Amino acid sequence: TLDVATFGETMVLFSSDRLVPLEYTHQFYKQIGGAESNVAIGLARLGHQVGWFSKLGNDPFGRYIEKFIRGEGVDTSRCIYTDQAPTAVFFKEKLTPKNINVYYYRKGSAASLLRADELDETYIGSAKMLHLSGITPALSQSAKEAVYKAIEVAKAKGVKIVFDPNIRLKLWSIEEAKPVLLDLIRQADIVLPGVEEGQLITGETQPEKIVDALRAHEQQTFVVKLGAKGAYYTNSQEKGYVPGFTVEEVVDPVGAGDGFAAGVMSGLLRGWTIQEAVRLGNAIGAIVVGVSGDVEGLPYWAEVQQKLEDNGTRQD
Ligand code: KDG
Repeated sequence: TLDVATFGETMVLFSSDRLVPLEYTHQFYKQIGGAESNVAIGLARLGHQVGWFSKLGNDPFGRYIEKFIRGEGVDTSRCIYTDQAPTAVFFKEKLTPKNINVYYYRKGSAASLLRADELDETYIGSAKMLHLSGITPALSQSAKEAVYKAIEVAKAKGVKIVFDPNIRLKLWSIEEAKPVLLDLIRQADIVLPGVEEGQLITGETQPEKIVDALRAHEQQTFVVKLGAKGAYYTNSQEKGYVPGFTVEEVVDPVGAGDGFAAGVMSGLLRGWTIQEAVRLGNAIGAIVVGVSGDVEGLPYWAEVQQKLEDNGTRQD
């Protein structure tokens, strides 16, 4: 049995550590990036049993991605390979640590060919949580159907659905995204939007108002990410703000939201209160932004425990 099952597109990431426009970059580092596998790796480093899968191209990049993620201790046994399309890649252009652009080469990719009938229902049903992101329904109609199918399976088996809207406006317009994301948010048990995403979907700017506009029923938990300021949380019993940890130097903020998600999920899996779980998420987000790469900075349990102890209360 798994603590968490997740699926979505992971791509080979080519990045440069020189702060120049991409057209002047001569050398690239080969890494990987994908919101769902970032979360999966984050959870595995914290000691959880986690499964991630995707449809990968039957090519060197597909094999590289699976081996990398498997090497992090994530179960990749449900990955599917196809000859119909290649594994996607993307490039990261870093002009300053706060000014980062991504360029996708993913249209028609292997992952976009994922279909609902390819999901292993028993596998998803065996997890405590199913993690989904709003990137997958943006990939293709069949990938969107796979997301809906996974939700149906999770609901039937009592698996908690964790949803991160992850709005990527390079993949779809806000007009296309909005109805789909609203619908997925309504079906989720735990929703983890960024405050800017909440604003894009609801037009509200205050975390409380964003949640009011999104909430479908009392049993839902919402955690709104506020970047350096931390996060706002609310469930049926409690609500509040948890301040962020001090960050000495932001090197690369990409992936911080996924680290945060891994932390919140880990806390909840450990039976912590929502406030403690959010604090764990904040701690991980603060660590991740200090390291270059989408997954490289995700901490191991001992490291994050140290951070929690240095700054206050929780010990476990
Ligand atoms: O959250 C970080 C992700 O956005 C990144 O790793 C790549 O999944 C990715 C995407 O679609 O942008």
